[in-house]
Amino acid sequence: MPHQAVYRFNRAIVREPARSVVSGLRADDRGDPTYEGVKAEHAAYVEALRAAGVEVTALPALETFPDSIFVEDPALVFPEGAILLRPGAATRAGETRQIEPTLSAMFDTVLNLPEPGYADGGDVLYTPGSVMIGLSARTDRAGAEGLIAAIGRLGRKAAIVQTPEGVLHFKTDCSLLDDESVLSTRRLARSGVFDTFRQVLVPEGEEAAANALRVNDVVMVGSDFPRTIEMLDGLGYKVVPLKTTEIGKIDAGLSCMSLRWHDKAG
Ligand code: CIR
Repeated sequence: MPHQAVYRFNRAIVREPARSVVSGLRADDRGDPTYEGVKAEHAAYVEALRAAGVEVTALPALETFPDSIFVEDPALVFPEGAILLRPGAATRAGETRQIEPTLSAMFDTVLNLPEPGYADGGDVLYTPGSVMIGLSARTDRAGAEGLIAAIGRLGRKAAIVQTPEGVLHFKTDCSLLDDESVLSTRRLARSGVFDTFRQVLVPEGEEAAANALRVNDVVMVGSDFPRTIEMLDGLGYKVVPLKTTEIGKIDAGLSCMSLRWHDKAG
């Protein structure tokens, strides 16, 4: 696996939030996010990606798909090609067809997740050694096995792991910090899944901070999590705090809002 590609990115796709984002899916209702708030958080995120050295393609909003701002879920992208997924939530199933033309225009190889099963990109963590696929309420075993086969066709290895009970996606609870280190919640780390990594655990009460995003030289972290920011800063990471208060109300964090890859020609 090309070493640099795991968190070295020069291209990304995002999608503008639709006004319908206020009705996005959520496990616990803590009130609707505001459209203006989501739009501002999204705009700052796109700006941070650009500041980190990424060329960002912004797709137009899709009113019929409230969660379509979370482009990470209907597809996977690697320098070698893209894989179109089948999101496990019924209201999100149509998002794949919406992103397909863009991926077909940008990648020579675009694969389909083999039938049967479901898989969401939010359950997939790229690490230097392999691609981890977390089973969750959105990614079932059949989907994960099909995904291993598709990832294999792109020349990469993948393995199935478990997402903690009640956690939306595998990456809701973790993110890669560098080649050797992961940021994880305690509940996920307890499963032993990161035993071969240096594990940096988010402080108790800041679990949602685990969905951080390493992009090139910076780690983007939710600004509502001061203890996590202080900890990562103390460990020498260049932290970029970003507001995630509104998207957090619909169970999202920082990885969800982009598809990122390293384009060798870019
Ligand atoms: C959903 O439930 O699908 C959205 N409200 C949140 C998706 C977050 N995506 C991600 O973690 N990759």
